[in-house]
Amino acid sequence: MTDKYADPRDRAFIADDNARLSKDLDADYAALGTILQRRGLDIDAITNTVASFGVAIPSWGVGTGGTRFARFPGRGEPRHVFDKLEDCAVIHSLTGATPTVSLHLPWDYTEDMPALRQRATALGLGFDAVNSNTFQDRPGQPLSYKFGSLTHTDAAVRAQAIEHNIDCIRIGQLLGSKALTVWIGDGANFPGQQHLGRAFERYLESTAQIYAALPADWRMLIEHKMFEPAFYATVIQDWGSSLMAAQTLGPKAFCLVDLGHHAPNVNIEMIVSRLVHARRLGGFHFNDSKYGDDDLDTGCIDPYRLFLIFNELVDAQWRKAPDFQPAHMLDQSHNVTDPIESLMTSAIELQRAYAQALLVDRQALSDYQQGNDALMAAQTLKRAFTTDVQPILARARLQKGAAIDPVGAYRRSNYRNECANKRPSAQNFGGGIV
Ligand code: PSV
Ligand code: MN
Repeated sequence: MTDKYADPRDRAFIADDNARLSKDLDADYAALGTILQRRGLDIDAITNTVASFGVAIPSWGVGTGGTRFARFPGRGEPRHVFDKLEDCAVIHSLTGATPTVSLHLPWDYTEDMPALRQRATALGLGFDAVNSNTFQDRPGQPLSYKFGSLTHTDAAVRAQAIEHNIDCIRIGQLLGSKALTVWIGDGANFPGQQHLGRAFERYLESTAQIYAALPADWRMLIEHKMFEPAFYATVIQDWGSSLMAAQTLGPKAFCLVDLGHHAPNVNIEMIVSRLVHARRLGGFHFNDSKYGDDDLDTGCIDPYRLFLIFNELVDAQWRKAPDFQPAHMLDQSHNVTDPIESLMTSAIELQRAYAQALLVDRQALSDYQQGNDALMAAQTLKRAFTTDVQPILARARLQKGAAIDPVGAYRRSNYRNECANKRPSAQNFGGGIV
């Protein structure tokens, strides 16, 4: 490998990189096609469906994350939202799987939002949900969120938090977003600190005002989280509270499932199924975890769980479940890897789980379920999960002009080196432990 820089977004560079690998891919794809044909599956149809899958990159994910203990800045980190967009474009050019970016405000605030939208369009990117932030104070903010925001006991603090969310909608409109994601850190560290019922009532009153400001074609995504930063009780701690809130607010309010926001061993695919039933599944923040809200790379710890979630999503598609249009977003923190590599790998893991779920013989599964054949029902899922779908994923990328080997091509481009030269002063911008 040389140190020479090549723009990884350049189609010619990617095509060149693919040239070395396409012969082997053709052979692998043909072999898998034969296997799937025996199962009555058309590989090209599956490849096209996988190619249509997209996931939003969290703007905060392209910077190096940290923990409560430390943050070790990476080389050539983005300095501001425009740099973040450039990195997102690299991820999309190489994977073809990340056409949108999800912004976090005020972390990503810039005076010139129209210019940001213009740059995104030029890079072939759009904007998914905007995320509001009332879980920390910003410099010069009149009132503090130390004891809560939308659920604070003081109406003036609630009003400030409501206003921020409405500002986020206005900014999102300038960018072409169609959803607002609301996650609050409000809660209590001590039994008795907060009246559990009244805090929820205040949440409903505050969010009703935000809901009233939603444009007709917008959705509000309510994100629950069991604990942290509140360790005794969190106001929107589970999908029950989030569903009650969505149902109280109205038809434009939906529940957002962040995979890391549950008690250990909770059956997340079951929650997904229930939210599909209630017509309130709004979207996901994908990541993986072992212990809590670890924000690890999607699919790196428990790929079977991810597959089971996608199995529910494909089932809902198959059954044409009403109001089923979940937003796909990543929400990860990259402490020890190059964030661009982690995000590319994670987007591909989502496509892998999707492809595997598309391989499930749904008629057979339904028959085994009906006949109470537990073993064969489980085997039907396992057979799909254990199929190596790598050639499908690579072909889907190739078809879109992306890279057969995204991480390899990225490393060969020396993009990170180039960033280290161009972005010398890495700053500790928002997006650490959260
Ligand atoms: C909170 O842990 C969360 O999952 C929310 O989505 C925040 O917006 C995000 O993390 C910030 O990193
Ligand atoms: Mn999240």
